Amino acid sequence: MKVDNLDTKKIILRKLINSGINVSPPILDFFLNLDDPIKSVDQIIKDTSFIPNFNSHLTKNILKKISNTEIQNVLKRTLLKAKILPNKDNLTLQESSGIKSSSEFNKYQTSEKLIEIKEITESLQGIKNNQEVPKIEPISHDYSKVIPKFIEKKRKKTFESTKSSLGIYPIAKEYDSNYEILKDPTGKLYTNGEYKDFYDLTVDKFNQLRTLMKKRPDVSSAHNINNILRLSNKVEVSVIGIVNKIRKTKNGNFFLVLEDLTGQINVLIKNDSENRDNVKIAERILNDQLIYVEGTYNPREKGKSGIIYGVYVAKIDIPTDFEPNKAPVPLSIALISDTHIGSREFEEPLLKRFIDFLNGKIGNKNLREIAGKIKYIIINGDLVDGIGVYPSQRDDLIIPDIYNQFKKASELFSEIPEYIEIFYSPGNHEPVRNAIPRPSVPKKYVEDLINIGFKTIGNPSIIQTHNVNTLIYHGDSILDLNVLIPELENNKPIETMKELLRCRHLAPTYGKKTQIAPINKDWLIIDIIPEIFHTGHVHINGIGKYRNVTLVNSGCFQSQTDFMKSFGINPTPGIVPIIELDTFKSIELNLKNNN
Ligand code: D5M
Ligand code: FE
Ligand code: ZN
Repeated sequence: MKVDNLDTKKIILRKLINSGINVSPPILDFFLNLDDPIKSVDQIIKDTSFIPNFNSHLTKNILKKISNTEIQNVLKRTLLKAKILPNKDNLTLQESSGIKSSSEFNKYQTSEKLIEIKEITESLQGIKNNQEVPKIEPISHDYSKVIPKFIEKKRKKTFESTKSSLGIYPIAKEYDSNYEILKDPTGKLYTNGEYKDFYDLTVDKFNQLRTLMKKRPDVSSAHNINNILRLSNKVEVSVIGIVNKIRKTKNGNFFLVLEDLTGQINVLIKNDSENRDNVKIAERILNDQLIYVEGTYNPREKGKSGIIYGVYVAKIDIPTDFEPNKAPVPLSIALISDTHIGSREFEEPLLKRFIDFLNGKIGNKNLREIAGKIKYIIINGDLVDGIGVYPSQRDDLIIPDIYNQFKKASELFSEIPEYIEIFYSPGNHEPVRNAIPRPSVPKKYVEDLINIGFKTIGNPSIIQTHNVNTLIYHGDSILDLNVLIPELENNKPIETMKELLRCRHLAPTYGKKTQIAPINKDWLIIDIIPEIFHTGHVHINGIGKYRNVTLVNSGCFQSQTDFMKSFGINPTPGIVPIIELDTFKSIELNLKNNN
């Protein structure tokens, strides 16, 4: 390995890792033959975000699609002919499916190049020579996945080593954790900041939602809008479209403009007392949502545009027979959010009481048994209050430094028993971008938390624990829906969550307070129906069910700020929902009670 190339290789590798792109050693060498390798890598990162089906492996075939003459010339010339054998092209350190098993790695261990790349990766991860060399973990933007296994969790050994004072032994300690991160946008958020990104996002949203809609048993087929517009007779039609406009007419009917990839069409849904179901759905239709309409098409006549008189309207919804997967083990998950550490209003005594509860120090035998079953905790955003999140927030902060806020968080959470897995996903107060989807909080802020075993993930994400999927979404759009749909209100976040499930989208309308990032893929679609749907943000707790999906809004650990007062939000701090993964029985632990 040429020493003078090492730094360039490191920079290139780091750039690719940060963009979630995997690279094989010959391709890495290929860059060194370019005039300005680093600039070329930047261009490739940018260009690959526009290549359909790019699955994060940078192969020769992908390079062929990059529109840069130098890259194409070098590709044609020497190097790859000699070095990139056809099948080796796909050899990478990370398989897209996740961790490369050690046996898979052994297959390639003789490759000098791989060892070289491994050395660079290790030096990027700060691994010292004299330490035990860990198994190669996948290279990922998600820091929780690259952290070497041998970094010991420095959490206190409490409840787990001693029985609680009532002699309860935590059953969760007996079971190995079993989790998989099924969905996490971290490292996969490609944007060019151009108008086209919004277009791509809308097309992807439409295609994904239409596929889901077609799974409804009553939606067998739908006509393309341009085909309907060509009709010259009255005909029964059905259409799947995104709502471009909706308004109530003076007679109380609903007039809509629906759009698909072929055109736009007018639709009228009558406010018909005989069809209350239609009216109920129509009253909650917002712009940008995807719906299905059946009705009679009346073609254009006497200068009037053609229109569908709808007789049936549906949102995608959750199938009525949805059966949740249950865990085969008697373990539970506790869901929290919005601790707002650093805020003057952070209710530290309540959080400490929760941690005492987890350590089996609170309540009667029953409560301590409930505590002992908790194997997983999810923190769904606003762990810290952050800085500069809203005007004059500085006055509300008792810890005005973001790093000190995280330090305080790690001090508090280090008291949680070591056998409990903690997943941490960012909200709108974390130091990541405000637009959703959000990547996980950058490593520089969360090193201490990772050292105590936190797994950092993006928002939204899906975590599977023992077959049970939990959809984790901070809840930014809940307030938008509560403003737009008269029946919904902040005090009942569960009702709003049901509406998100019906739309199968986490932010089903644009243009309100929720910022949505323009990227090529819509991460906000609820394609996998979760067993548990967890939100926060509203600061008002709630728990409920919708068609066998368990719904939780995890409230907060912060009392009312002047900012919230100005919006009429009355928070409910210190109520923690806990769900049994094997039965979906839930309890709300009220830490304000003297139990
Ligand atoms: O949100 C704290 C609470 O304040 C939560 O109930 C949402 C509400 N909130 C936050 N921002 C706004 C705006 N702009 N309008 C209305 N209500 C709002 P947090 O995310 O913790 O700051
Ligand atoms: Fe919050
Ligand atoms: Zn929030």
